[in-house]
Amino acid sequence: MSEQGSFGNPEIVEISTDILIVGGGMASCGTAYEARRWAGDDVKITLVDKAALDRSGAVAQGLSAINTYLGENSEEDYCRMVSADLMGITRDDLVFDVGRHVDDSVHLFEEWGLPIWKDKETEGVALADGGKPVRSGRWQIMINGEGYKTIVGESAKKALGIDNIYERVFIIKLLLDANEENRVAGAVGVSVRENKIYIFKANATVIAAGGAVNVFRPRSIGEGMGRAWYPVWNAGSTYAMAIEAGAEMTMMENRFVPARFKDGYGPVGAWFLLFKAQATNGLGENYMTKNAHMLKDFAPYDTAAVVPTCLRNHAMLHEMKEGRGPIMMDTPTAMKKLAETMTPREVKHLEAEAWEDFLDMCIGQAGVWAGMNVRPEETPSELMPTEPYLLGSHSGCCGIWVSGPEDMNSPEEWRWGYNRMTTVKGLFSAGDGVGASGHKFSSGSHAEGRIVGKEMVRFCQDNAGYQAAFKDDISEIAAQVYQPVTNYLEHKDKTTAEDVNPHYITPKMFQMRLQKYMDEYVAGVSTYYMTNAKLLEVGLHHLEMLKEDSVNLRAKDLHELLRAWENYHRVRTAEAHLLHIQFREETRYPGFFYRSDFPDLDEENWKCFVNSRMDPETGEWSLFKREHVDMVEKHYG
Ligand code: SFD
Ligand code: AMP
Repeated sequence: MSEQGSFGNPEIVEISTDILIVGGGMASCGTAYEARRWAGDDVKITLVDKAALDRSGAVAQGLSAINTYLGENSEEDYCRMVSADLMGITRDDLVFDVGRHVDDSVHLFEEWGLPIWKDKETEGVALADGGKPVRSGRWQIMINGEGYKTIVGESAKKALGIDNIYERVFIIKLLLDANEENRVAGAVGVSVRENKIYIFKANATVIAAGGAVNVFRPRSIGEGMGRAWYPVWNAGSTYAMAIEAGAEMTMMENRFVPARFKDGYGPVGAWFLLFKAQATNGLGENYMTKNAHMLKDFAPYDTAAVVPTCLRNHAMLHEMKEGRGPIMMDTPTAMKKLAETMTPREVKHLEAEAWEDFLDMCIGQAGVWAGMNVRPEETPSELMPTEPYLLGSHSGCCGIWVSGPEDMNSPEEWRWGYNRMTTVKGLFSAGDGVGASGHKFSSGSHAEGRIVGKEMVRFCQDNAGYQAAFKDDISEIAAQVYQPVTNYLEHKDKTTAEDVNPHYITPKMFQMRLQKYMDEYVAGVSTYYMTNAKLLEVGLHHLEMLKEDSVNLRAKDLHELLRAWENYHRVRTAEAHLLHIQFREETRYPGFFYRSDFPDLDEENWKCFVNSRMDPETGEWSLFKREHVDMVEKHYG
């Protein structure tokens, strides 16, 4: 091998493009598809994914439902539902905008080949032609979605052409412009297959690299480690890179703690909504009705048409803490009830659906059932609230503060430029990246990506003469991203045990330290999601120490280089999460996390966005409130 392109001396590949799409998930596939529709042939669009587009991101294993399809529902009601579930603090402009576009994305999925369940009367009729979906809930529709991501990925591949897609390239850092303050000029990444550093120069960049998983110590241990609910390969890159570029963040205190089938992390939505199953405490009592009085402390949200997700957890956790566990999903009773009006053939089909729900999106749970001799028609299954996840597209709303649509008469503070552009010029986001607007799910993330695609083309047209030039020197950037490799090569022979070395820390050990801190100080599972000012202060000190140690991360191969940077991104995300929790002096999301020193909901002082910015020059954080406004009238109950 030539010296260029060896492990310690990577080849530097420079690529110029007009539009750079970071990530290849639902949002990015939407961006690719839509940008190509609006761009002329002279506009170059490049997509970079750390994995392979066909099976990357949260939809990798497939899904069994599309959780956002408006159909007969209004955009206003969608805003109401999202706001209620997220305890009142969401941006109606962003949510409404997703609502008015999301169905079109779902119609495209069907056109591209995704099988969507229909009711008997309209069997075989496409949604766009009046077909009626089988709804599991008011907003959710059922699909045969094992191949969901492959189908959506194919449309992005077709739109851009395979030569414009870089797979297995992990983006580490956004690069700022040399001449214009607060303007993004591209990004740097490393190949996880070849000894190559990629430097992308771009006019407009979208960062849609999903949410953050494995920031907290997971419930799974030993050989089960690595099993998580959300996609393990989304490591907070979106948040970390936006933060380091100086973008304003919003609601980073928010998190999602999903109640899941224990140990396999199987989703519960289909069981609650489609199969109409009930969950009980260990004594067989319905903890939601039993604890309804507790939820009044969080009025008015307790009377929402659907009890907010965090309040459902709150009622469940109460039973666990009081010693009335385990929490059980009563699958046999639900199936018996459904079978009452079914033929034996239909009952067999129902049993198959129960398994398929997991086989379509969470194969590990089907494995747990098979391994533990669970027959859902005979055996109830245990539920468990999981470790926290950070995300902005499912039932959570942390993320980047973005400019909204211009045609809604929204507060001026919410629209300063292109739709979904961050406070950094030329930098956009979508899906899990955009804060203050959850419940987009797979379909809404795609629709939001499409909004971004169209806007990025407009941005490029308006900035046609732009020549990207980087603030930082390329050789310095290259040295920085390969630092973990240098650490390894320089010091590996100084000990006989490769993993134990005073000069470096392995990504795995680094990750364990992070997870332990977050778990114990920042309201993880071991404290029943409880923290306070003192715990946060100590936790922050530990995080500072860990950040200091990040320059000593080692990479003995390209895989570890990926792991090193993933964990660096996790630490940055964790830092933002902690600082926001510290700033918000109330308990707004009981069941997701509690401040023992501020146990109440405080509408008067905290019905506002908590936003933050880290100065990229100094590393100093500022946290501040932004006013919340309801654009759509909210009523609960
Ligand atoms: O059952 C880098 N989701 C569900 N949505 C639904 O509509 N229905 C469901 O049934 C859903 N359920 C569900 C869901 C997710 C998961 C994991 C399970 C079950 C088990 C949610 C959606 O999937 C989710 O909202 C969207 O996928 C979010 O889209 P987006 O684009 O924001 O994120 P992504 O799809 O994960 O893609 C991220 C991409 O970024 C890449 N990437 N690339 C380069 N450099 C880096 N540094 C990168 N870091 C990450 C990834 O490879 C990926 O391509 S249920 O629970 O309700
Ligand atoms: P999940 O499987 O928990 O990710 O949920 C899938 C969808 O069902 C989401 O839209 C949830 O908001 C919704 N959902 C899950 N559980 C319930 C429940 N108990 N009541 C109402 N909606 C639910």
